[in-house]
Amino acid sequence: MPALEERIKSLVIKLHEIDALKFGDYKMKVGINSPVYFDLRVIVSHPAVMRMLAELMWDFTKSDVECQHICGVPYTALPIASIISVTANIPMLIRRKETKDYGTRKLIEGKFNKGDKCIIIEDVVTSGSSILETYRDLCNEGLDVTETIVVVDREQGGLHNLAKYGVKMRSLCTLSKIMDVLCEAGRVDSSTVQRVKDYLASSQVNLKNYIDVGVKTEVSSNRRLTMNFVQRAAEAKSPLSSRLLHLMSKKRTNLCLSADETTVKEILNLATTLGPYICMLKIHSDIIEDFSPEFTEKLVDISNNNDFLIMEDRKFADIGHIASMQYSRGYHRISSWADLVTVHPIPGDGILDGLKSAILDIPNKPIRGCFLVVEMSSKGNLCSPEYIKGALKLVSAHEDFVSGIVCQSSTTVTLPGLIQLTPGVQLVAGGDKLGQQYNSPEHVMLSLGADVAVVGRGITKAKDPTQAAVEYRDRLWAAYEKRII
Ligand code: S5P
Repeated sequence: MPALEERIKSLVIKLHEIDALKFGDYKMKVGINSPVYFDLRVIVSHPAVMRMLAELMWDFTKSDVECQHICGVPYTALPIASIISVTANIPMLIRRKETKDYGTRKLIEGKFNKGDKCIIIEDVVTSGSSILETYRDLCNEGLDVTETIVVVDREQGGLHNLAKYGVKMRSLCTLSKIMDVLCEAGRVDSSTVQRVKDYLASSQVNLKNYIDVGVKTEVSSNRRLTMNFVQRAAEAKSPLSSRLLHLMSKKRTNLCLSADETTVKEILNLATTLGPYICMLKIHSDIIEDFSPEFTEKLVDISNNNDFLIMEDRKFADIGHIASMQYSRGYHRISSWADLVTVHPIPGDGILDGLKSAILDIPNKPIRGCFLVVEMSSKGNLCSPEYIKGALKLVSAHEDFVSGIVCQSSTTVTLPGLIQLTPGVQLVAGGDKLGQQYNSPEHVMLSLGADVAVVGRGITKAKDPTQAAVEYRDRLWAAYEKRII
């Protein structure tokens, strides 16, 4: 077989022949126009080139690699990775690109163990952002990503950007080398070579939108995610948001226990034993069979002794007039004992006015706050991006009362003074039989942007709820510390 170098030259010419490599004026994903464009997707229509490329990639890689898995960056590199997997008999992993609205929310398909070594295969690298996304998800699942092998390095900063995050990358060929090969073969003229050279000199891509948080995560320019809780308390407009941020920082816990039990005894028992580990205890008072005013008095005492807040997860959703009575009247008299409540923004502004008016009637005017439920954790929920956007508009007129947002995405909450509460958390990703979807503590903190994570059955149904609460508290707090700078 010819030397690697000769095979690379033949491949470059083939790629040019099948139009996987074109010259002109192309708009790129990173926003700079390019005189050269790679479209390696076309190789699926040329099986012989696909095999040539995959075999070459593996021969280039194999002498210097140790891995239990190969993962192709979606989508172009998937067929290449598949062929390598079959040729080299190395199991493949697939990273899902979509993170929402499917069964288990599993991000990585394929069987693996934590600590397994994995290499990433990519077709073309420009800034390195797609590779970083794949790298982040593999790391978050506990895989040890040893390096990335790419077909073409466009030499626009990808290698440097990846190195900044500790990601090793090797490329089969660079754009400069491709230009040399094509020029030598008489397939491009010297003015095209010069245009590409000039372009490379003026179009280095710097990834500002990534920060190093140990397990890498994209945090864009969202200050909330990198500030610590005390710094954020200074920007909080709602007194309860400020109190919760300080409380979390002092107690070093951002765990909210969802005590979804149906008897007073079980809830008080959980509050007493797990109180030291949590920042908030959340209940649904309407599922408690023996609810009484004495219960709430005892719960408030336990919360004072253990320094946590009480949230009634009532999810109010009626017109302001009714919501105000549901909050302060009836059997539960929620406003008299719950520091925080959850509210659906669906009725519009009036529901917040209604709830706030009810607080004015409580003797001593206690500090109260609410969390707007803008996006749910359940499969198939109807919270569209338009709904979320509209719901968030309610915040500015009620900054004193809205302490935070219940949601599932790191980009929803940007104001540092607002707190993101994210339910659907268990030690491993998965779901229940009724549509609930779970993500790991690290994933909700580092990828979904949670500040407070809500854990219910993951703790209450554990063999040893205390041990489980300690594990959730420690993992959530460690992830928070990795995130802040
Ligand atoms: O989107 C949501 C919002 C909430 S508040 N998804 C949720 O699961 N919740 C609540 O979090 C839900 O009502 C329940 O009390 C808790 C999740 O419990 P788990 O047992 O599934 O952890």
